[in-house]
Amino acid sequence: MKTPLLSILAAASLAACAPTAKAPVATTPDTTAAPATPAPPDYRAQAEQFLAGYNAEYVRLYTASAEAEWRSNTRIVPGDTANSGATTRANQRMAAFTGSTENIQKLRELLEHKTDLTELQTKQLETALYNAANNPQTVAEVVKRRIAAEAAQTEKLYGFDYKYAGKSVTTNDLDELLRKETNPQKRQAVWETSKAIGPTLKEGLLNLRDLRNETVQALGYPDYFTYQASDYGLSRDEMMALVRKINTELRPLYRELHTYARYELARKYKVKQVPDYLPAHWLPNRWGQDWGSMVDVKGLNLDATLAKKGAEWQVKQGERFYQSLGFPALPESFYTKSSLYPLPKDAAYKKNNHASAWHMDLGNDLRSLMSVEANTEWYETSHHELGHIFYYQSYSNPEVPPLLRQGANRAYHEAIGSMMGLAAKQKPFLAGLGLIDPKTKTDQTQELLKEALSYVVFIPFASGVMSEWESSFYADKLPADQLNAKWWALSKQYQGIVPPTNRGENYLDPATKTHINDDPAQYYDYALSYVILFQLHDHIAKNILKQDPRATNYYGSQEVGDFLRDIMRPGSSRDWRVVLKEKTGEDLSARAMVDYFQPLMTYLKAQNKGRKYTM
Ligand code: X8Z
Ligand code: ZN
Repeated sequence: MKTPLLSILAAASLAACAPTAKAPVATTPDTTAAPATPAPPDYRAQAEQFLAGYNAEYVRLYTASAEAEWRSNTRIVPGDTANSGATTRANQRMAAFTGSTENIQKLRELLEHKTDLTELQTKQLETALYNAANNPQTVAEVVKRRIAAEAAQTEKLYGFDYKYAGKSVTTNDLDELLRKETNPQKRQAVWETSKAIGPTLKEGLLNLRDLRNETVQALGYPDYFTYQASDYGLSRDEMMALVRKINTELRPLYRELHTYARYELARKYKVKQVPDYLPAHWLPNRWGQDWGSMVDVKGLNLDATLAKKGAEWQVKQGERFYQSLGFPALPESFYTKSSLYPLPKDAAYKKNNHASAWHMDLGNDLRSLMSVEANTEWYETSHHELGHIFYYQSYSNPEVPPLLRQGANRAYHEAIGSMMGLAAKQKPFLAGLGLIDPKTKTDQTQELLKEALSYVVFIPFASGVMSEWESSFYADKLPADQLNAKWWALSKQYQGIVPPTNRGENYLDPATKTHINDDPAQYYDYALSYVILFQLHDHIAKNILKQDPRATNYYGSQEVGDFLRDIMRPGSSRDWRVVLKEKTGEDLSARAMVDYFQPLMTYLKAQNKGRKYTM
């Protein structure tokens, strides 16, 4: 997710210094000729005028909404209605404009004359119409209720007080315990703590499902999942076919990793009988979406290095990496206005505990909301968020009208920073920075294994569990008494993970994933982003740097920067498929990701010889 705002406003991001679109030269009819038939309507000029006004108002309302949301996400006081009231009002003004019946009518009318319009105009009009469907004023009451319900859900989600062993703990604390605790009973208690929030979100989520479906139905989308998929130009079936294909392509490798992890973790926790399915509380992540911390690569202990450097260094280092590729320095306001670190322990308020990046004014006010601590996970996340920030910066240029200041598609936006995070952990990069001694011998297979436990393990979660659950929740109207059962059935099927004890419908484990609440029906973005990131990385390594994709050092390469900026600069003004084909020579495919991890198959098969496979 880029910003929580996007799910409310629609997927878009604009900038204040926005020009009023590229002025296509409208050919003026020759009026000196005899006054015969009246000149036909000049749709291009009409669109130009309409879009100039629309973009300006869009930026104004977007900025107001972003400011209100920022406050609501960085200063959460349960029961304090001032912030949620202000946010609700700002979002309603945005909805009233973007979803106005008059605007919708005008957009449709102009889109009937596509042949007369420039491509850039058509793209803007289509984006505006897509945004309108998220809050059509023909169902103003529904939109209003939805906006208020979203504000309330955010407050519940991030205002929740997690209690472990009698004390309040943060999600950072829980994550750290899940990475480090070796006692299985304590691990189970930690894991259960992390799921305690679920039931408090149930009523709100069910209500939001109906409201989200009803809003987009007013403009003809059958359900909210379909609406979100259409942003890629895909139907629900096409999107599900795509993510299932990705999952299938990575399944043989996942099966090896799953088998490997069952045996390794049983040994670690001294459990004699190796379970057929992985108990959820054995894994170093609340949802089993990333098992990277299971492996320590000798000589490459990044955690130890980062602990010495501190949290602030990680963000600054991330910026230096981007700058080394020719990206401009971040504006001073990024550091003064962002909320990058955990709140002090005695703070009287809470903040959103999940990382995000904000394009406040669709111009130069760029902020990130994180709770960075000095460890590998936050090092990676800092690079990820900076990817959004530099993407925002790249397309905030006069060539890109505010309406099109978004990624080539949502997955591209997620891919850039994740790719930089991957690159920033590879050995030659770390050695180049002086973070490790280049002469240190490290085990390449262990490095690859650690990466697979992060990147490959993520796929069945993102493309399987999350996407299948949300597709079923929104489009199939999954009954309220089957929500948790469905979640665990999917976890077993796709991830081979089972809960430590029976989790009935009194729990709501999917809702513990923040995206389920505030970035709805879009999680496949991340699965697709991993696929894209390996495609981009493969191209960069092989064709630009002439390096092994598994051992790269991008640092200082202007050419890599130029390659990325070519993708980022146009925002969504270019078709995402065309961009991918042009830049990598390939269509969207897991080929590069599968190739990257291919050498690991032999190792894992040898390790797993004689072991029981259960998936
Ligand atoms: O949510 C995120 C980003 C949001 S900008 C931090 N990610 C997914 C997650 O945490 O579940 C990044 C990868 C997966
Ligand atoms: Zn992101």
